[in-house]
Amino acid sequence: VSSFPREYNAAVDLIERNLARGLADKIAYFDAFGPVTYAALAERVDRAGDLLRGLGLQVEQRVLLALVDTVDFVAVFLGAIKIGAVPVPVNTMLAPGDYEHLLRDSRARVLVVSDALLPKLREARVRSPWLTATVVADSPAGGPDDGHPRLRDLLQRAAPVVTAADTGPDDVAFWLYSSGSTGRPKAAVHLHAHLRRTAELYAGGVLGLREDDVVLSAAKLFFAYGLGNALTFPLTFGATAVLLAERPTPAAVFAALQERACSVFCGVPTLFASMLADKAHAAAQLPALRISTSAGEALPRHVGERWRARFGSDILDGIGSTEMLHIFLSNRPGEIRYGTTGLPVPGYALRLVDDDGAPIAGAAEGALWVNGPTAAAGYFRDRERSLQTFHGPWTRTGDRYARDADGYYTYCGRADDMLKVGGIWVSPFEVESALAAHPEVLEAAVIGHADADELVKPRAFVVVRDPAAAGPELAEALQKFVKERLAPYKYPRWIEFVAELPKTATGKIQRFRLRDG
Ligand code: 3SK
Repeated sequence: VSSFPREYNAAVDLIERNLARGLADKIAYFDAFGPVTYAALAERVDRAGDLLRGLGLQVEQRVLLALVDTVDFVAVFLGAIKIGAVPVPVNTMLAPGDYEHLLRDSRARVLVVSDALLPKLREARVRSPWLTATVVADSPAGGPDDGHPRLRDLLQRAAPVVTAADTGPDDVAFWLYSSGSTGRPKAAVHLHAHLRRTAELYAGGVLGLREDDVVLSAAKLFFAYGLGNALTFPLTFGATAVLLAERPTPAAVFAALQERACSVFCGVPTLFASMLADKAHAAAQLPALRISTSAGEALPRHVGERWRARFGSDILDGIGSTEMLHIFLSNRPGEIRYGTTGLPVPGYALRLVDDDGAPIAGAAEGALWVNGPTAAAGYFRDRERSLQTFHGPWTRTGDRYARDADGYYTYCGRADDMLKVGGIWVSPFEVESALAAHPEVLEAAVIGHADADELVKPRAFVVVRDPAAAGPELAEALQKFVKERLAPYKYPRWIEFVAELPKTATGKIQRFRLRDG
């Protein structure tokens, strides 16, 4: 990987490299409002930087971005970084009360919010003692501005060129809130060097992203996964990205992949499964697609295999985290083993650790720790949880993994979700995968539940393709199905059919919410 100069600004790097490559007239983005070239993007980033500076935003001060995916997100995010301020993109699907916490915790001075989302942030905005300005961005859905200035007007009035702040690779560039499976969201603090490193190590080193690629990410820009897929990676390699402001339903994703002839698709397991099951697109083909990526949760083997058989291209399953910014363990083109998460991304070291915190060698199962150049500097104002997660250069992922003799890693579940059944560890994920292999099952979540003898046994919550099929007969058939595939003690003693599963912002099943009833 390249080394960083003493003075380095990530936004300058991501924009200037494409102008220097002669890509000024190339389309950087398609969003709901149309195409945007690299030259137009460069100007919008500068105008955004100038307007934020004009609002009084200073170096290291935060600007909260509650924005749906349009080019305005990219412009404000990079404009803020260019002037040395710290953008904090947040989940656009939260409840009003959550935004109050985020505004207070981040101490954001400026809020840039999509008009469609403003009603959800109205109360939180007035309750924040730190906020001095609110700017409202257009979204395809439209919405009120409550008399706040519109981003489009401020951009028009701002200077087309802005001077970059005097930053270096170790300066704070942005924060991302990590939802985790328990507790309040905590802000992972990321540095200017991190964006380029994720692009070099994963997008370049594993995915092999190229200038002629057209990328669609189902994960939104406010997720670390989406930020890399649709911002850092395409801008690093001079590719084109397609931004979807709406929910990534199978219909919306099929339409975008086909209309823009996307060559790279970044999805999540539930979406791949729903696209395969979508009857309205049973005959759809994706001839331009050369590769897809999957993260958020482990990709069931049968989903990867069915996708490959149907569309003739592979899905690279990987795992990353908000703390590490992007994927550090992944399958690689030509070496895919469906059902596993693959091998360490070159540039990251992985370790399996036993219950006493000692590293385990060779084929083994244990808690996964990762060491690499994109680890967050810590959680803002949360010393306790920083100490629990970051250990010198090592970061605890909270996931349990098994490593085989070839060095391939297979997901075993969250460290804190593991069950002990009859004194033996059971991975809820293993039982869930067995259930998900049944043709009637869309997805499943498994937790521990005490039986009449106060002994813990697996209990499953199952979402079925056809709700009319749910009932005692199917429950019995599913139990039999699991017993035939796994060690007998692992089968779910109780099966409950539910309409949907509780999930974190990044799509991970929140088993603790099922445990809490
Ligand atoms: O959940 C993941 O696997 C992931 C991947 C990339 C970036 C961030 C996350 C949470």
